[in-house]
Amino acid sequence: MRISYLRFDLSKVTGVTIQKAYLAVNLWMNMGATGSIGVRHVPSDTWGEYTTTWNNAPPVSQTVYDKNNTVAPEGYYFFDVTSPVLASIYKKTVSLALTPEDGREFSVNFDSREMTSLGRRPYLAIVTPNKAPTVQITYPQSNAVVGDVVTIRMSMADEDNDKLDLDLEIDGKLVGTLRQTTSTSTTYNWDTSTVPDGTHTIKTTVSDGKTTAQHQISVIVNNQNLAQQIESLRTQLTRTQSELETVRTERDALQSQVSTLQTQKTSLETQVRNLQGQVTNLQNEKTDLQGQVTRLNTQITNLQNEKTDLDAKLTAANAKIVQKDNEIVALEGNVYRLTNELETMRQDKATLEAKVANLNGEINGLEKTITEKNIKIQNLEANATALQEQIDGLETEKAALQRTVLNMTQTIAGQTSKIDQLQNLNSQQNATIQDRDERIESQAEEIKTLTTEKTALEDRIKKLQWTNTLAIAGTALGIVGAIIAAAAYIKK
Ligand SMILES: [Ca+2]
Repeated sequence: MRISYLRFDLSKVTGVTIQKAYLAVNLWMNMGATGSIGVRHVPSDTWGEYTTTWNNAPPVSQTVYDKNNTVAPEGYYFFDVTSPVLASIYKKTVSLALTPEDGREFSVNFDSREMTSLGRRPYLAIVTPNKAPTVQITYPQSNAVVGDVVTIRMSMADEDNDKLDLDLEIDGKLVGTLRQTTSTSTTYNWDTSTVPDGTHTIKTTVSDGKTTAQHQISVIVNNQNLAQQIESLRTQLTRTQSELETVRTERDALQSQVSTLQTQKTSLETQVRNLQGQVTNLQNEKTDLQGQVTRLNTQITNLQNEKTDLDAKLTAANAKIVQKDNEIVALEGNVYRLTNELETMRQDKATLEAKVANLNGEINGLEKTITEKNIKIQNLEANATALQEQIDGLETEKAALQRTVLNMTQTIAGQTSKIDQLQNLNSQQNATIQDRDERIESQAEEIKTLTTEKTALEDRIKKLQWTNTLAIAGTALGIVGAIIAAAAYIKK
């Protein structure tokens, strides 16, 4: 035994009254089997399209809502599933099951939603109640007076878009029909001269095949006084045309006046525009002139400021000129003074040169004196050396005599007179030695004095030579300074 599960989305089934619901499935292969197939409700909607097996299949309702006996023909089979659909509409989903219902094994095949051809897939047909069509005679209006040929206009509609059949009757007699139309309006030309004057009825009826609707009106046909009415209307028309002509003439006159006034208005507007243009130009000129005045004022202020600056600079320059004049006078004074100084220095230099010549003469004299003194010193030193040699000889003799005296004193005790003589001699010789010592001392003092004098003279010579050099150098420096000062003045 096999069970087929089907599930349908009901979310778009809203705002309608469900009159009936049918499950439609397409039988595409039947190998000659016969058997009863029923449809049951599946309360669960959570079963998987590809995962449901015999073991996890959701339970189905006990109730069999509809049955079909499958025989031979292939094609759609319909099952009434109104009850399960109404019971499930709140869930926006319904699940159904196709089940074998006569206890026998048999095999048939239905197309699933994977079938490529739309016309073979299963579907759920929702049947809603029919909505009645509507119809209305829109012209003429009820109780209107009509004549000649009247065009009767009708409009019709059906909310379900059903095709409509329409009948038109005049005084109960069918005069026009329209079959299976989808138009929403139609007309009929009624020649009222074919009927007597008076009240007549017009009635139109539409049907969508299930429900009918109709609209009926009465109209009054009046064709008898038509000729008279036309004549009267013609008279009125002539009168009206005459009035119209008068009115046209008046209108033309007024239009002419209006035209003249408009021309004047245009002319005045042009004048006004020109004047406004002139005013604008004058205002612009005024603005320009004000701008120029402002700029000129600014320039005047700037020039005054510049003048003030220049006056200040002029004053400063004059002060500088005075200062420079003073400096020039001072420099001229300096030049004069330096020139004088230079002259004085030249004279000083000549004087110093004369002095130097004199000093050179003096130095030459002193050098000569020094040479003479040196010769004298050499002589005195030679004398001193000779005297020293004599002293040394006498000292040697004295020592020899003293040794002899000692020898004689030891050997000859009695020769006192000889000793006395010898003592006298000794005393005399001592006096001579003392005299000579004093002379040597005196000569040494003299040498010392001469040496001191010589040193003093040499110092003086050096000093004189140095003074002479300084004087020459000082004079040269003075001249150079004066020349530099003069050059600096010339540069200025
Ligand atoms: Ca309808």
